Amino acid sequence: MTTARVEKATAAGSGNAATATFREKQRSDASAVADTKRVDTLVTELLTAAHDIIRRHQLTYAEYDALKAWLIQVGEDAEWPLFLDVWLEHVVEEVATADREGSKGTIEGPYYAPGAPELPADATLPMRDDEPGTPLLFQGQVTAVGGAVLAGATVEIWHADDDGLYSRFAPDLPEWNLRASVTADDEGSFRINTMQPAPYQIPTDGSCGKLIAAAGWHAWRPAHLHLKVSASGHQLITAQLYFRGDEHVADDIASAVKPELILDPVPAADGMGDVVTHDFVLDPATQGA
Ligand code: MBD
Ligand code: FE
Repeated sequence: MTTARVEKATAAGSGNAATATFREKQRSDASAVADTKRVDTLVTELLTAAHDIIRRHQLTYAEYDALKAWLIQVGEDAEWPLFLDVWLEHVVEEVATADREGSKGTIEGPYYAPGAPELPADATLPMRDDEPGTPLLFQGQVTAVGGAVLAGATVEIWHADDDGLYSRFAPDLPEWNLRASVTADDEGSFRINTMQPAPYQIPTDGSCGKLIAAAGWHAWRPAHLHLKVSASGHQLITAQLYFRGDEHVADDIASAVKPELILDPVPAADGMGDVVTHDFVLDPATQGA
């Protein structure tokens, strides 16, 4: 772990990059959310829940001002994407995918970037010549519910490096380091060579870090691979995969671990790090989608 690199990665630095990335996505696919009745219902219930908490716990003016100061700080640090994805997205994902029969997915988080280099089914992710860490061969197959092979499925993968940092969201990393869009072969299979990621720590110098410290929580997510797996006519799965034995698998700050998402890597036959297989089963596209 190169501490200097980690210290250079600031809350506001990754926050501004995550905010810009999110705005770009919104520009291209914001569907109109203009139903007045729906906004009224949701916001009224949210505020009513807050009013109840204020009464139940007899909130003081000092606490109210601390909240106001903290909310202002979240904006200044550009940490709204991080805050929302760590503490709310897991329930949104649960609701959105409740009726799926195929593989489990989980939250996307703030560090996806579209447009990564496209690689064939036998892939080595873009990485530095001296990329630190343990080599990992991540392989699997994409099929449909019912068993049909999904030839040419797309497996987008992105993950943190051995310092827990993401390219495009931390300084001094090549633009697409440890990111790619892999096209599966005729059997829907893929073999991706990468480096094992390290656990991710919420930046300690920003507003989310301050909240964690103030509440006496820990700031860690277990090490994970992020994936978006898709094929035409099928529902895209956004997933993360974790590693058994990682101490944070049992207490992820983002509540995004599911038992089906925990990998059991084994030492590779050639002695080069570890190998693990994980398959994806995609649901058919929904009517009208
Ligand atoms: C991450 O790397 C992540 O995946 C999520 C969900 C939230 C914060 C950082
Ligand atoms: Fe992540």
